[in-house]
Amino acid sequence: MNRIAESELIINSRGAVYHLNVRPEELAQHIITVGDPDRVAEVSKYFDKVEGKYQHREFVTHTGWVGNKRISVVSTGIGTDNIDIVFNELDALVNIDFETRTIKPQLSHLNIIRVGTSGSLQKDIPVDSFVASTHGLGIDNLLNFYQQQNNPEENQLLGAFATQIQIGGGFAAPYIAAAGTSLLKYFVEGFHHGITVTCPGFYGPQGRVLRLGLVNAELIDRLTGFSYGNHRITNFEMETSGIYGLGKLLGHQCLSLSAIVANRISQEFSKDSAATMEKLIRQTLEIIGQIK
Ligand code: R1P
Ligand code: URA
Repeated sequence: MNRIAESELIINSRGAVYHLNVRPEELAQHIITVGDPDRVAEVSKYFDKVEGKYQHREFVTHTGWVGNKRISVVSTGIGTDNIDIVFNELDALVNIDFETRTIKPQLSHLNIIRVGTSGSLQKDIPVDSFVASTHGLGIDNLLNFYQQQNNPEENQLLGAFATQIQIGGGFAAPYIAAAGTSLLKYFVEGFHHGITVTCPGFYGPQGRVLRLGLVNAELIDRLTGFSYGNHRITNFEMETSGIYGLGKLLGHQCLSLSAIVANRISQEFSKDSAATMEKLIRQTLEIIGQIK
């Protein structure tokens, strides 16, 4: 079996994986990821018991219990570049033996749910509503560094996206991955479902104009107008495609939930985004309690 070198998988003096500063036994099978490090405590305040708190840079992890479910809540910071770090390290924690530095013969499967904020691309998905992403469609480039394995539906959606959106030369090739179906089925009532587009930035890449002109000024209108069968694009943000893409390749069940804080069509912003996020956190924990 191939030994993974010290330079490729970095383990610190505590025996913890480098960026997350978490040891294998400190991670639960049910994981909630949040962008904002301060949101970790907003989740763990609902834990019946907190078992441990770990931090390095923007990566904060609290592990604890809600009823009989052991849960870790991990902050990723912003963007799919951070998702690359967090997902490779979460997977290493369960699927690589830190003593022998070899891949375990029996692989483990994590349940990973993102609880984040997002901008709506549809008038009928208002601020303060929730989206559960059926697919993450990335225009951010991360998955282009990995060998991808799309199913026929994902390929059809990607083909329709290329034709309708015409993202143009000089931009990264879009990629797509679907939600973990064993998680999505629990998040139906109270959630809009649709494709989430993941962007490599908040301003220009999401069509926001402050002082700079954009190359692709029609992007928002085209994303809003996209349709393929009964699929449409509901929202965009900055992590989902990386989560779905890497999660699927690594064999984990992943779901991205978004609290809509901005509606880019009606140009509204939530009047109380903290209360909306609080509601999404409570609902997510309640539903995790029901997962078999
Ligand atoms: C941008 O403000 C950030 O908010 C969204 C985006 O994906 C990006 O990370 O998610 P979080 O609220 O989880 O950070
Ligand atoms: N997060 C994003 O990435 N975009 C938005 O419009 C709101 C939150």
